[in-house]
Amino acid sequence: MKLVKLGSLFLLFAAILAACGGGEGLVSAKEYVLTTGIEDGTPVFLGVGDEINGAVNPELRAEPGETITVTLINGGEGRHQIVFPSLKVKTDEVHEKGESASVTFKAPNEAGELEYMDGNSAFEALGMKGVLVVAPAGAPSAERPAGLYVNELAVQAIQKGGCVACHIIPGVPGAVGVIGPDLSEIGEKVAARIEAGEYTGMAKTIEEYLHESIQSPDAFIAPDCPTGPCGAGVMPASLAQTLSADELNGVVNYLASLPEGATAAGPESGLGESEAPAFIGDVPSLTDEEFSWAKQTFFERCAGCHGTLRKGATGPALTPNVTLPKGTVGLAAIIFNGTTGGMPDWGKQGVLTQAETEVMAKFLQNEPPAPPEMSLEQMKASWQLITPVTERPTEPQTARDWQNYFIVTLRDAGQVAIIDGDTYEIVSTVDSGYAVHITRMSASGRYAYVIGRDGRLALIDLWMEKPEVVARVQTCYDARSVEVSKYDGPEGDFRDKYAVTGCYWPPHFAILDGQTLEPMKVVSTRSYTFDTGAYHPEPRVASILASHYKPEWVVNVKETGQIWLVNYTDPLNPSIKMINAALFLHDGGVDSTKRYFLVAANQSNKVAVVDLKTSSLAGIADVGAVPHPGRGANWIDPEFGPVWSTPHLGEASVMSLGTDPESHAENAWKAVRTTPLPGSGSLFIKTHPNSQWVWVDMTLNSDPVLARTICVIAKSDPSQVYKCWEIGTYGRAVHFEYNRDGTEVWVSLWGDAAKPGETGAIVIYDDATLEEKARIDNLITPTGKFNVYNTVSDIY
Ligand code: DHE
Repeated sequence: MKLVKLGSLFLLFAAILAACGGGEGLVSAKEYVLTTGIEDGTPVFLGVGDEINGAVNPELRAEPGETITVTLINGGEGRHQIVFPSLKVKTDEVHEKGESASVTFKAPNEAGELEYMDGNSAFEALGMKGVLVVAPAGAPSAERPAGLYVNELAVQAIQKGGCVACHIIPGVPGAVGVIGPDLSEIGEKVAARIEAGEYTGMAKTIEEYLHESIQSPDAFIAPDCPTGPCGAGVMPASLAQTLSADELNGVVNYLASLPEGATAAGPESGLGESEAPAFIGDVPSLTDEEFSWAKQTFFERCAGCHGTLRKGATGPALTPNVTLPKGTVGLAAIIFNGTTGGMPDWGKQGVLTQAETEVMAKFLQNEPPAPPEMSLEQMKASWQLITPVTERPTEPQTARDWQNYFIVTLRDAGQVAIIDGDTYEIVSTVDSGYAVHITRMSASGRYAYVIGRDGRLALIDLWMEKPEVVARVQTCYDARSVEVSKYDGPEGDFRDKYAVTGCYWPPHFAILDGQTLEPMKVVSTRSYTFDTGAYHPEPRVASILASHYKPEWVVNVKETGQIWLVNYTDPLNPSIKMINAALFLHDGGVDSTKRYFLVAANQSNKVAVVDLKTSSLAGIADVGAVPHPGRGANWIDPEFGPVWSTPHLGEASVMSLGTDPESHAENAWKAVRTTPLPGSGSLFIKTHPNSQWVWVDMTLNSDPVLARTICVIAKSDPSQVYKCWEIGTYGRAVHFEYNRDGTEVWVSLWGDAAKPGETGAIVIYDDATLEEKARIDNLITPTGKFNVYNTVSDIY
């Protein structure tokens, strides 16, 4: 193939000369030039020029009685000759590289198919052979109509190249990507761009422009990607290697013909979305080492959004039926560059190399490996009671205000730091699970429960002078949530009595003794989706919240869209009320009265509300793209009364929902206000009843400046943000927490554990003035921070 690309001009010229000298006194109406080459290790004839350029053993065509010339050029290895046995015509043998020979002959008067082959039977046996189709002009070829074949080839090449992953291309199944420019009208746009003089590359025509943008994507950067100007280095420059010259030409011609060409490739030709099967390439293979690296990396980086079985949740499904049509190149480009929908740019962040994104892309096209289950017995085997209850302090041993401690996740250190909220001193740093996710406190505040992504739970006693882990257990391999029993009322005093962990894999929740972490009960969440009743093998447990009204946990089952109210008065025989809500339940918190629980159904763009007093669904609100509230923010809107707010991953806004069905019934459980933000990618929002501000981040914005920028919205004028600023010169700003009395806000600067000086910090602001008060530097990737008092009291 390389030979054709590099030498095609020279060869074509030589061939034409040869053809002009061709024999038998016939005048050719048509000329075909073929060379010899190797394709996938096999010797083949390759077309040179015109419609057969780059085609393997190309189909030649002639009208009945038409005179044609066929020229063969020796491409390098061996002696070759083209023979048409049924016509008894052949070229001379070509012995040396570059040597050519032609034969001119008349096609038979009857339509039909005639074989041609290499005169050397060994090469013929290896596959050097093709067909001359003799048919009237415009007649369909032996296999399919010529026009259809051209479009089909182009569509398949577009899919093979993985273009569908990043572009919208009419007529191409699955081409709905929004990373690169929309190519629906690319032909017209290019013409206008060249005409307007805004294009600065080398091309003179639409076709040349498209060739250039495929082969040298950064020669000219298109101005109009879906989320703003396109960036350099995003489009992979490797398509010219992935596609044959024939396919490349097909893609260019197809794109140049848009938008009209798409219709031609659409319903009439059988290539519409519904009819045409997506191109499915071979499943790429990986070495054992690559496979186990990809499996582990997927679990650590990707399973949270796409699911351990890759059935999709916050992120789309990544099963082979979805990934194979995107191909290695397309998938690797997404993994490297991220998407505006919230997919992190693992390559640009320096987490994965180009080669690693390709290994991951190959892994994703294979069937997901089945992860192991975990029984109660296995949980019990992992349980460590380090300090029995009787050996723990009976009153606080510290003079510090332990209720103003902040438990700070040091994500990549697998630790949490316990920081004194008054003095900013690190009181203790304790080992916890891998990539610690959240911390919750027991109802008294004395115990901190720290859950890692690996399902390892650590129990820390905050009454100790230097807080330490007093018990550990692993209840699953992949977890995100932990909660405690908080109810104290007529049905009993359950404070500090039980804990519950919510698992992504295996999909279950586990009830534990709250003082020792001894596993008591495991309950599977495998079930049926609330809407269609389809069985789901991996309905993951997202957030869990302890009701203040009843001895109940609100367990959000993500993929089935059910909110389970789990009564823990008899934890070995828990009763569960299943409330139908919305698919993809994720994170949420209570309103200011604590009667209502609001949870984001992130991929459904909804927030579901449960009345914890009546144990029923109170409402479902439509919000923006991919809401992500953390636990949300409760405040009084000057126009709409009490509201609870969520920012979004997928759009640049904060939306506030009315939460007062008594006095503002018309606003209850509706999005009543939208406050625009400078960017999307928000993860968290926070306020305090004493504060005049609502704080919001844009952590996952692909613009590094916005990713480290935070904004405040003034409660007195929430129509716009009051102020935005960068909290550091590196990393991402993430998650807020107030101190106990609501006078300070702590924000994490989430850095890179491998970059000394840029590993991360906590930045502390005076909430009244918004001035920076202090900075706790050199923390390893701080993310979530949980003030003991505020966490116990659900203040946010
Ligand atoms: Fe979280 C809360 C799941 C990525 C930091 N995160 C939660 C909760 C869930 C969840 C279900 C609610 C727990 C509760 O209230 O009981 N998080 C997930 C994911 O599935 C996701 C999207 C992908 C993943 O692979 O885990 C994810 N989360 C992240 C991060 O990348 C963050 C920023 C850093 C990290 O730890 O990896 C992160 N998540 C947090 C934090 C909270 C949280 C700080 C608690 C917020 C609060 O104020 O309560």
